[in-house]
Amino acid sequence: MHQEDGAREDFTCVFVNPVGQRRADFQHGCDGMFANLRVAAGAEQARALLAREPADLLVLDLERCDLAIDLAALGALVAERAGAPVLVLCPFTNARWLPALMAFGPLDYAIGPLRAQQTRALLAARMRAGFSVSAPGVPTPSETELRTLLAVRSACQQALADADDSVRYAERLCAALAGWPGVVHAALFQHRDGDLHLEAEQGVEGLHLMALLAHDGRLLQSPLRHAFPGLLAAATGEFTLLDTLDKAGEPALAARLDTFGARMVVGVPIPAPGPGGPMGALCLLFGHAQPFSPAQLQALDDLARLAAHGLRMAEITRENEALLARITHLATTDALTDLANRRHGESLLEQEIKRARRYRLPLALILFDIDRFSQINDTFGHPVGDLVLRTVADTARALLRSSDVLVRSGGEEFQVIASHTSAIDALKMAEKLRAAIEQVEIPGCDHVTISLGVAQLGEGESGDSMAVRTHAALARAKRAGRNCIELAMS
Ligand code: GH3
Ligand code: MG
Ligand code: MG
Repeated sequence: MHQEDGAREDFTCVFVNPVGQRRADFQHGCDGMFANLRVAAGAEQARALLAREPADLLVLDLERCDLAIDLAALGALVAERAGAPVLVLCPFTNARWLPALMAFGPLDYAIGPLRAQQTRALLAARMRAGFSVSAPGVPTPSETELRTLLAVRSACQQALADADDSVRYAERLCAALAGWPGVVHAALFQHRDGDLHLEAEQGVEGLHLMALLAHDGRLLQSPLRHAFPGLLAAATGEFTLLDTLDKAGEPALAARLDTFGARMVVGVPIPAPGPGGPMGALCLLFGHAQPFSPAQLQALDDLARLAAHGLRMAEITRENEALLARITHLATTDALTDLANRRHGESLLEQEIKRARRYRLPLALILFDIDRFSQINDTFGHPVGDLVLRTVADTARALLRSSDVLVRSGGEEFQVIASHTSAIDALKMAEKLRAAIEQVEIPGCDHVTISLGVAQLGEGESGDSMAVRTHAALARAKRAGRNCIELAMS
């Protein structure tokens, strides 16, 4: 008998797993540990065995079990134990089983995969402790722990105040999560634009998860995505709990994390509001392996839901801003030429007048109109007319300074609001426009010309008055034979 590892040979056990080989392995690995070890392929068979003869310990090995299919039956088995020892062996990639089963009754758990020797040592330790459900496996949280948990939860909730910006929100959330008892580092991963992004991380100085995990700057390409809980949870939507790093089968990663003082890593998926995969994951690195109570597991799940809410709020803010920008563009822009429209032009002129007054700077307005444009429409058709309008707009835009504002103020009438510009300079600018447009080649159409009126803002003059004077100058240019410039009277 294996007295050396503390086993008590008077203990009886029922082991449950659907796979024959695993049942055989467990029986072989625990050889001599129990007075009586019986195995069952499922909840039904285990119930029958326990009805015939009770067992001191029920071991539920969840490897190859399916939460969606098997939870109700296995949960009923936990409930029927009514507090008698239950040990759950849970694969690190499927930790969602733990809160789900804990809802049925008290249990102790160990994270797999476990080698035969580890399982043996674990069982021996539990036997020495008399298989009490609350120790040493799952401790009842102390008042201090609960207070800390409360502080973390409210800090995470307060982070929502920053949820109009996803990165700022993620930073605040990680700072809050780093306050979780035992956590040395907290990170938030989010799916965005076809890749997984590390939005924020907080904790150990010098620990950069991107540098540790990413391949060619991309996280989804990471060769460690099957092993690192943060990536795994974000990719699969599974709650991932790696209580000792060697269990993931990546010794180099385990060793690197160990140098940063991380010995246990948890990945909690952030659920998407609708169907489809998760939005991302919260990732917590702990300084030591520590068992979770049902309250702590529930809190982790709650915080991930809260994170989903915060990230969705940030997304809505982003969408709203884009929508507002689009509406503003539509309301202020002429669709044909992409220039400022008449209404927007009027308000821009008012702004420039105020500025010119405040800084005592000259301001000029150039008004121009395409000559005999109705003939172009009549001769070549409306689509060619539209092309002429776009070509004139593009030609003028290319000639102007970035500080000049070009406006489509009417059908085939345009304005240039030229800040810091006197009448003399505006006349030069008008001549450049006239000459350039006269030269431009327009496919399927004759050359076009424009007539221009130019005015400089007078002392104390209003925008309306300036526009009236410019229109009068333009009318004189038309009367003077077109394709020419007239300066407005002051
Ligand atoms: P003038 O030299 O005196 O300016 O003669 P005009 O023919 O250019 O002047 P008028 O004001 O008589 O004609 C302007 C024409 O511009 C009439 C209208 O059909 C045309 N027009 C206005 N907006 C558009 C547009 O968006 N596309 C096209 N193709 N034509 C337009
Ligand atoms: Mg015209
Ligand atoms: Mg006109």
